Amino acid sequence: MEKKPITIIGMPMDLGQGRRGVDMGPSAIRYASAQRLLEQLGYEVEDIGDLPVPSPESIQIGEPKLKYLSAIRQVCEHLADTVSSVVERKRFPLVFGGDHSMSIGTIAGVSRHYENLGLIWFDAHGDLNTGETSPSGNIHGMSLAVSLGTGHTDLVRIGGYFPKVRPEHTVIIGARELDPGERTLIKEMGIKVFTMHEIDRIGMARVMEEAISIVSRGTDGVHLSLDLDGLDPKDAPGVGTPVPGGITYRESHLAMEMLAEAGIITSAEFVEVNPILDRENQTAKVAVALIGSVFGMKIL
Ligand code: B3U
Ligand code: MN
Ligand code: MN
Repeated sequence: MEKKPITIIGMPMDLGQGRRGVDMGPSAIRYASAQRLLEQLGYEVEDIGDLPVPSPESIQIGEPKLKYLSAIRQVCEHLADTVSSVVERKRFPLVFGGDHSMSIGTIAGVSRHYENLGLIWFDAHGDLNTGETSPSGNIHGMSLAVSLGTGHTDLVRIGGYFPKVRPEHTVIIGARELDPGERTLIKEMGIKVFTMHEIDRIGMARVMEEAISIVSRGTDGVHLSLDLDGLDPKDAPGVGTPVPGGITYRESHLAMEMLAEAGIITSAEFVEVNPILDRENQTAKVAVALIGSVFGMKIL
């Protein structure tokens, strides 16, 4: 696989969910030596630092159904432009989060450069709510819906066009907690979801074979959006909304290794690392280990 130079972007975003600490995720992932590992694997790596995100104490929460909508829109526009310029410079954008609402920006920036972007959404949740269906009003639970063109227009139109991705090019892996409105949207849009049931039943290897074939059919790039809460909380405890019964450390590595073998990933983000809720930076260390695997690290 060609070793494209990598640009790390930190997104200290915590406006999209209710628990403080996820804004420190980018620092925690850096502290776990992400850049050094990638350099050891032979990549040229630059880190352009964190984008500015206002702290929740300094701004108004606004409409309770879409908390911090206006600030999230602004920082996602900025992230979209930043990611887009990284792609223009023929580099691989690797974004560290931050809560999952930031994906609206990452995907808006990447998909500008791809006619048909494939999307792997690795998550315990669907993130397919809208202001109407969300039980919390937290925008991190809406970012996939927004990227598919469903939701508040201020979010859907970030980057100036929509939708960013199509349902037939999207897969969700690891889902085990879906709200009623999310189930409806999955059925309506025909999104392929590999829930924990499928992972238990057919195994991660077959799930990934099928997932890779779906996201590479008719696409010209594939974005990996990996929410650390997709993993089991035993392996990744430092997340805001842990859900038991998740993907194991080994299964998640196999998934990343298979993506590396397939050579399809053109951008990636690792999100929802919350060091305040973590134990000795374990979750950031897992994120870095997974980053190693997706960039081609092998045991032998
Ligand atoms: N589905 C719920 C909970 C949730 C979504 N994403 C996370 N938690 N991390 C919601 O609020 O939309
Ligand atoms: Mn998520
Ligand atoms: Mn999640």
